[in-house]
Amino acid sequence: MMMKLFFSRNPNPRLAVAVARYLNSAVDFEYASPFAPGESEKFRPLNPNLSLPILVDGERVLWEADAIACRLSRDAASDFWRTGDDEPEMIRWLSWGKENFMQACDMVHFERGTKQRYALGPIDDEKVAEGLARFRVAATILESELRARQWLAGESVSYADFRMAAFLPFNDIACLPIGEYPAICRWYDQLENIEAWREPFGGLDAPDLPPIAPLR
Ligand SMILES: N[C@@H](CCC(=O)N[C@@H](CS)C(=O)NCC(=O)O)C(=O)O
Repeated sequence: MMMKLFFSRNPNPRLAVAVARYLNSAVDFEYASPFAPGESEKFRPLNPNLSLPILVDGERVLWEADAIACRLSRDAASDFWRTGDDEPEMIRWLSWGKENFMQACDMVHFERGTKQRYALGPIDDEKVAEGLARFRVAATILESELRARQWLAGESVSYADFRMAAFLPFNDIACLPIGEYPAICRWYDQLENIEAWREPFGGLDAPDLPPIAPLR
């Protein structure tokens, strides 16, 4: 039986769908909304966090986008998830990104995006300011690294690049000052040239995210 990838259009499930598309993984994509009324009973046994993405392979269930990317890359015998000498470097970027660049992006995106989409409260300006300050620190480090290299790990795109960029497709809403960092812009343009990254939801049945009023 085909594996099933439960997804939504939010950042982490988008990342998993992009990975599956990039690797041409043999998965059925199924839109899900585990936090919607009446859905938690179905999804809690699959993922106690109720979050997406979730990969179901018969009795085996995997959640967390990184774990799913690792699994799909292994299945595809691809080095998208590095397995050779570049692996430590890839792990370095996953680890650093989660605590620095991505976390800063997430903080701002949560206030301006997620909270507004799902009516979770007004934008907390202090949190946005903190996120932007953290973003500037992390982006400065990433910028100087990307000035010297085309991709984060080795000579070709890897999961480190997809992972680091997970929030950037949502920058129309988060409004992070990416434009001030030319090497990051150049690197992100390369990702945008990859169809699986640019259009992961093409042909999939998935409602648009709830709209957001323009930033005040
Ligand atoms: N650490 C988890 C985070 C998963 C997560 O936060 N998922 C959010 C979207 S970014 C979610 O499930 N939101 C509910 C939804 O999209 O319906 C991962 O990397 O997979």
